Amino acid sequence: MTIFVAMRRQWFVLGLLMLGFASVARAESAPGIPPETPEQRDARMKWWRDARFGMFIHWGLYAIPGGRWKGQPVGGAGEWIMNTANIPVEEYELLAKQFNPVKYNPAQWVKIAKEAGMRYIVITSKHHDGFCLFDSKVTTYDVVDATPWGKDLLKPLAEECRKQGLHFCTYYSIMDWHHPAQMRGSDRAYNPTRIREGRKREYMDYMKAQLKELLESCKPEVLWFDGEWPDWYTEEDGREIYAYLRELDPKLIINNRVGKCRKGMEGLNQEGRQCVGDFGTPEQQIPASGLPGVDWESCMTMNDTWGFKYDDHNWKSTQTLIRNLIDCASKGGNYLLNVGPTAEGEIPAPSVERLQGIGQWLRVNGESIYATQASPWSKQLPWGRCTQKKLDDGTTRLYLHVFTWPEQGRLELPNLKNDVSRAFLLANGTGVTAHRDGDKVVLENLPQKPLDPVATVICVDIKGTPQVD
Ligand code: H79
Repeated sequence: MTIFVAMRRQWFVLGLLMLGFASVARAESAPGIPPETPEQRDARMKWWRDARFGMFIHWGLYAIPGGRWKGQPVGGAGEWIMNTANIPVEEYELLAKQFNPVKYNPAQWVKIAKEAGMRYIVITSKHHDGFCLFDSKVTTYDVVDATPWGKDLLKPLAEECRKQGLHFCTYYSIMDWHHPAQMRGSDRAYNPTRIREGRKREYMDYMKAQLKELLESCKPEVLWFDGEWPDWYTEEDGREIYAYLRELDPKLIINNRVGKCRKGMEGLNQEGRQCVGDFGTPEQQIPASGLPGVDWESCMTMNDTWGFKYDDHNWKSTQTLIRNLIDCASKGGNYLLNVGPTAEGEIPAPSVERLQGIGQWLRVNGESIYATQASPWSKQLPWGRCTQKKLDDGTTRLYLHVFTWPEQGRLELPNLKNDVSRAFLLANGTGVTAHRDGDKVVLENLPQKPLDPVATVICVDIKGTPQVD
């Protein structure tokens, strides 16, 4: 026995050495995950990188109480009410009998997203409460088996997305306050759950079965994991799920919350670790600067909740939302903006209004957002933001998003070495004069007033790759 243990330890040490070596040889893929060349990865990520703007949808049983329980307002996010109000499982489950979203109109939802300029939709297939919006064969706690509605909610949305040309994606929570293999973290709360003795494998298999069902029934193009923080779930578990999914669908894109590498709400991976997942997930925030070579997506609410809440009227302005989208694009990231439909199936009017406003701006200025790259300037520009795109003839087009319109009709591009071949206002094509002044390029004869007070875009074409100090 002792010899056996000693030998196993030797193998373990050898294994560790080999792992270390492998990670030097091909830093791209973690153990257990199919290798991929940078070109293959670029091809897989292309649609997502180009898309820049998506709709997050948080929908589930929590929309019924909508942030109120037994006549009392409950603080925090609406989708957390089961935890926050510490509602017993048997009591929360009863909500399913009331879930009947008769106003659900997936064609209308997709139209709202499309007209907002969103290129993909990510919807909760199962949130922390464990209730499934799809027809799962491994539980009866789903919309088909447990509600008067009795029909899959995700399949028709997936079909509508494909019909209207949007990419369909699903969210899935690893933490589950309803599954019998998990138990509440304390008397006061479910979060963070603990795993019941010896039942981890059962839950891993449950997740895999459900994820396979989802892939087969809805063909999501992104799997957006969340709720990975309970201690019983490990980076190794994440690699198992990631490898399993990529084997089922080699083109699938999976966020970094499938593993355990993210830095809290900042959402990007911890440095110096081998991390599973294809993109970082800042939540309710935008990174301070761009991160060369890193794919990321900031998810954000329009008010202060993800799931619908009757009493949350703290809406961000359309201006803030548009500038957030620009901010993300200028740092090379995507913006995933949330809506929380009502239990009846309607996207709240304040959300729709804002989405229409964003759509209006994008119809004029979308060229400056979609399929662009991060600003060549690493530090923030005083008047706004910048994105860029390589044109076919080797020209680089800089898109200057001006937030603060200059009163003297003069705008400075600091430390730009390239000469300008052409400059004009994106919205109406009006030419802008550009000349060099030492280290900087100066744009002049700009109109007195911005074309759009939220952000007016100036296109600046330069030869070759931007040289910025
Ligand atoms: O689905 C929405 C929210 O319900 C969910 N994520 C978005 C997309 C969410 N769950 N929790 N939170 C947001 C905030 C939780 C933060 C914490 Fe932690 C979890 C604090 C400690 C554990 C994450 C992990 C931040 C630090 C470690």
